[in-house]
Amino acid sequence: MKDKSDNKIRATDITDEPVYLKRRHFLQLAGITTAGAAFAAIPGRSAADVKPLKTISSKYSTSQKPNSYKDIASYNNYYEFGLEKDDPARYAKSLITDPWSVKISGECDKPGNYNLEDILKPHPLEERIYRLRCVEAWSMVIPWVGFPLGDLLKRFQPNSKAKYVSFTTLNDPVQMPGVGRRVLAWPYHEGLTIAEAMNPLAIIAVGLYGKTLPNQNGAPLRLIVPWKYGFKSIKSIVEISFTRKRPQTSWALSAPREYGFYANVNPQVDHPRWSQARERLIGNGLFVAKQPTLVFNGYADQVAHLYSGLNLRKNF
Ligand SMILES: Nc1nc2c(c(=O)[nH]1)N[C@H]1C(S)=C(S)[C@@H](COP(=O)(O)O)O[C@H]1N2
Ligand SMILES: [Mo]
Repeated sequence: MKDKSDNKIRATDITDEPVYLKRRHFLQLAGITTAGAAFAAIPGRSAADVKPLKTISSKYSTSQKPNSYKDIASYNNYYEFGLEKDDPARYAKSLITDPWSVKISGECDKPGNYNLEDILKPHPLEERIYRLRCVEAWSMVIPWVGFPLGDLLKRFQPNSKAKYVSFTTLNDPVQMPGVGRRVLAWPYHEGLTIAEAMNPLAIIAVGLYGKTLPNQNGAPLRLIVPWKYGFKSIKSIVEISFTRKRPQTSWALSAPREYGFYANVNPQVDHPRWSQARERLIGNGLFVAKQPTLVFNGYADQVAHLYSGLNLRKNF
């Protein structure tokens, strides 16, 4: 029984992907990427709530085959909309993403409230295909649309006291049914050192598969830090603050033994309740073998220097 339904899911996935990949290859040859047309071929979803985005390809993309749009937009962690993987796709429709503004605060010369258009305007959008490695030992390959976080932060002119950057998600019980339950320290907040934030791998994502983000994936803008566990990649950001001290983070506050500030992907440091040595790639059925997890999710060459001299076992 299980075997059969698994095969069904795979069959629909593989009809979607080649269309997208072929199209992308063609557009890359033409020097542009915009996956808009391919999106129309994805059944069961109206394009009304997401808009096409013009993107350029990026040298930072992995060559791994992306998961289907269906996997990416229906298997989510977004606790403000419930704890089950299918809750965000079901309930995040109530999130109002237009108008949207982001408050910039703390140790910088250009603090203020910026509307989304002003935040995004100067930044060319890239397609960055990254593998997102969740702390729950599964992963997904996602063609994000975004731009380097550091390029955004520099515009606000952080001063020499800015050692960390903190990020906060919207916290509205009317739009977000999940925040009524005290499962996490709301609002969801996360942080990075300033050096991590300036690393060219860290991006602000505003879309995926060539379209604006579905709400469940963190619309209208979210963080992606590909060498860290997925929980660092905070969704639907309303505030970015430059701080002197290391910011508190929601997961480390709720379970300090299980979730640290750094959260670098590390197969050698287990979660207290499970191994981090391997991961299951979503979308291939439950019977496909797990694959080995790579230190820093495969980006050791680009980011290991950020942690030289740091005990990664203690600073998990
Ligand atoms: N605000 C907020 N951001 C969040 C979460 C959340 O619950 N709330 N979950 C995190 C976790 S645990 C993961 S694995 C990723 C999942 O991102 P995705 O649903 O786009 O794949 O989002 C992260 N960002
Ligand atoms: Mo996660």
